[in-house]
Amino acid sequence: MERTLSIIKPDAVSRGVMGKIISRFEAEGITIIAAKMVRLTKEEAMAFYAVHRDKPFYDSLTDFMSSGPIMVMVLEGQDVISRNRAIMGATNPKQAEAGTIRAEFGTDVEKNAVHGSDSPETATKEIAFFFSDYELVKMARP
Ligand code: IDP
Ligand code: MG
Repeated sequence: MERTLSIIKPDAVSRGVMGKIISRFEAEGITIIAAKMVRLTKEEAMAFYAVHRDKPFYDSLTDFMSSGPIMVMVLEGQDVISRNRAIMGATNPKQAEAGTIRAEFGTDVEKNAVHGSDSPETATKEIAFFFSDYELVKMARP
């Protein structure tokens, strides 16, 4: 079992397609073990995307990510990190495969509707950025 951090970005929240995006995860049999609405400050967005601090798009990206509410979720399932990346599609919605979330709901290479962790190490770090352990639902109960 793997876990990954998923974010529905401000563009998708404001367009009212959260439910449609969540439906994709449910249709794939992926389990949502935590979810909440968050409004990042510019500083928090900069910390979350610190790995991109030297990229030309860092300032614009962190402006965008702090421009409105986001929905953060922890997804759980077999190979969920790579499965989520596949369901999301390529970073640039124009290059994303038809049927992917970004192809359907993304606007441009920055406003691309969703975020997904890209490795187990990143997933652990990104989940801890938003959630403490007690917020992650334990699906199996005695
Ligand atoms: P990913 O989200 O597919 O993993 P990354 O390369 O990690 O893509 O970039 C993080 C985010 O930064 C992207 O999802 C997108 O919002 C933004 N981004 C990436 N490349 C560009 C670009 O060339 N111009 C503007 N924004 C970009
Ligand atoms: Mg990335």
